[in-house]
Amino acid sequence: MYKFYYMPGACSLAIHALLNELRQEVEIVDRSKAQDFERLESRGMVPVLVDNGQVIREGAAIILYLLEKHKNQMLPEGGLEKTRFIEWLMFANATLHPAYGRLFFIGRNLPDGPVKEQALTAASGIISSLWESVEKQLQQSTFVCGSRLTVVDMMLAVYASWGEYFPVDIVIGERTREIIAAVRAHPAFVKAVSDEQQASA
Ligand SMILES: N[C@@H](CCC(=O)N[C@@H](CS)C(=O)NCC(=O)O)C(=O)O
Repeated sequence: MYKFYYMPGACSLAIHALLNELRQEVEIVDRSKAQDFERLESRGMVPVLVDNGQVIREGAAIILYLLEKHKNQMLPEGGLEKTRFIEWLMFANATLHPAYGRLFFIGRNLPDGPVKEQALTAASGIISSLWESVEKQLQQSTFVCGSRLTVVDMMLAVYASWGEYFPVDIVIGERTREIIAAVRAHPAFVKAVSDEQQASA
């Protein structure tokens, strides 16, 4: 059985939903309640997956590990199709996630006032332009990576909820909002949210 360390509502939620989608048994552990967490992950970050004593960190690495290990229809076998999937996976993990990360950084580190407001507005403008590129992709594709819902859509749905923590205006297009709603109603995602709420209560 896998052991998976998370924080409620954090980027780890998409991987938790993926584990459910792949029908894997998983013991979930709230990072704040874990006594061994610092030993496993000195950077203090989730997600962390433990498989048979092997500790795997970094969301994109965990996702590719799981998709290569368990039969699924998300990861194309090879060629350009696989590269396109990885391209969107990395867009989510290494471009959109850090763009939201700037909001958290500003929120925690700048004193309230006009400079903070300006910084939040600048950061949210970049986030809106990234969502615009998702919306463009969805003009030609049902979900971000083709005709099926994948973990990339799940990641986007998780990040989209982070804007609510800040007094900013982030523009997310209509098609993108539709796939976010589809993810939030998807059974594997609903179960992940509910299991995390229960385990963290
Ligand atoms: N590149 C890392 C980023 C992980 C990351 O930023 N995790 C955040 C949650 S979304 C975290 O654990 N932050 C620690 C904290 O807020 O205390 C990954 O993809 O795994």
